[in-house]
Amino acid sequence: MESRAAVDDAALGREAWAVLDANWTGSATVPAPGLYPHQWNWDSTFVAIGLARWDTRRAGTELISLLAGQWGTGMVPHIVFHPVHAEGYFPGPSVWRSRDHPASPHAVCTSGLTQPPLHALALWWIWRHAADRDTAVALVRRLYPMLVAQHDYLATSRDLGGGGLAAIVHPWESGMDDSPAWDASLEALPPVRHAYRRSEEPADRRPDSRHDRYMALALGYRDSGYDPAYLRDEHPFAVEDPMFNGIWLASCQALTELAPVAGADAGPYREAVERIRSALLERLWDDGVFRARDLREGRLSPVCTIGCFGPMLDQGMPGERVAELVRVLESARFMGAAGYPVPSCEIRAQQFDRSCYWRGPSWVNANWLLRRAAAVHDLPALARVLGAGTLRLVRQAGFRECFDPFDGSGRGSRDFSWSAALTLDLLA
Ligand code: 9WN
Repeated sequence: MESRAAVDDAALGREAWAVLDANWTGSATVPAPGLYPHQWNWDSTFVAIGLARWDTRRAGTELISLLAGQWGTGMVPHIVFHPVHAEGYFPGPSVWRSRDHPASPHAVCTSGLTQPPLHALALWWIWRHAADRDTAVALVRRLYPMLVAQHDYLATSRDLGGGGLAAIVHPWESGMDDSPAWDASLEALPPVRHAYRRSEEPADRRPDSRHDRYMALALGYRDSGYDPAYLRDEHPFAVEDPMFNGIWLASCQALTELAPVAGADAGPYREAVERIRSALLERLWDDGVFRARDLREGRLSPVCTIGCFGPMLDQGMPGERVAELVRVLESARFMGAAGYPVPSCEIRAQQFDRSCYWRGPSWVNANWLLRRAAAVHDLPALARVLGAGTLRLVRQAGFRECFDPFDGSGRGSRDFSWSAALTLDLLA
């Protein structure tokens, strides 16, 4: 495998800062040079989390610049385009045409989709760990209303199943694009007529029609005028993802603690926490894990992926459910048979592919989320294994986008921002 001379903590920290500085545009951090030249939604929340203990102001700026892309509907877009390199990524602004929509912001171009709502948890993390308390409190007061709008949007326009969960309407919204959790839903789509291609496909992305289907979904939604009624009644992809909803629940818990700081009532978020937890247990729990529910086909995903553990982020998840999840996580299906934490897909699954993005490799952000889940459930040994294993990955292979779960070699982009930022948090 690719390996570097042993790097001590101080040197690793300096390398992480160098990556973050190189990827900094002046107001935001792009995920990686080259392939991702814009601001991505959940990437920025992870960057803010990583910066939280070290630079309150810059962590805040990261969230502020992302929320500058928020639509009047409350939706926080999955990409906020950099004005200079606007078409340096496909699909760019000319595909999304955000400016044609009356609710989009005027100052920036954005995509029309969202990503996991980690923002309130990231704001809570900044507030909880800030060295600069005054800046953190001012930030909470400034951003709180925007997060209320975001959560209202999810609870109204995205409860497509009517059961209290938010549905994703595109695999890109999960942040785990090519996860096998969406395979059956994508295969069930009507035949695709558009034949868009990325200008530069990374060599290890699968050469099949998945990207055409991604484009057809995005264009169908765009052509409806980003209409919530179209999403509810016609859009062919609607999935209740356990990771997206587990993150949403954790963000609602964060809002209950941030509400008093912002002078707001925490009551609605206490209720939201209960509602989402019940819905997760009733709608997605099956055979020892949480599974993605395809609302159009009316079935749960047969494949067990890293997303199945998302609801462990809930501090109030019943203990016996947490114990069952941990059993699966530590078994040979995931951590037990891998050299490094945590494969993004169950190893024994037919779809498992150790070299292909969300179909097998280990990701720093997923490890960080599971480590957080272990911490909230008072599982220090698991938290330690996740933290140490993640640091071993970046120490050996650098701040790569993802890693081979067996030998730890790096995959995808180099100098990847969330891998660097979350390393700073893990080193603290
Ligand atoms: C589409 C930016 C994003 C991450 C996702 C990751 C990948 C984009 C892509 O890169 O998705 O949004 O081009 O495949 O899967 O998690 O936010 O880093």
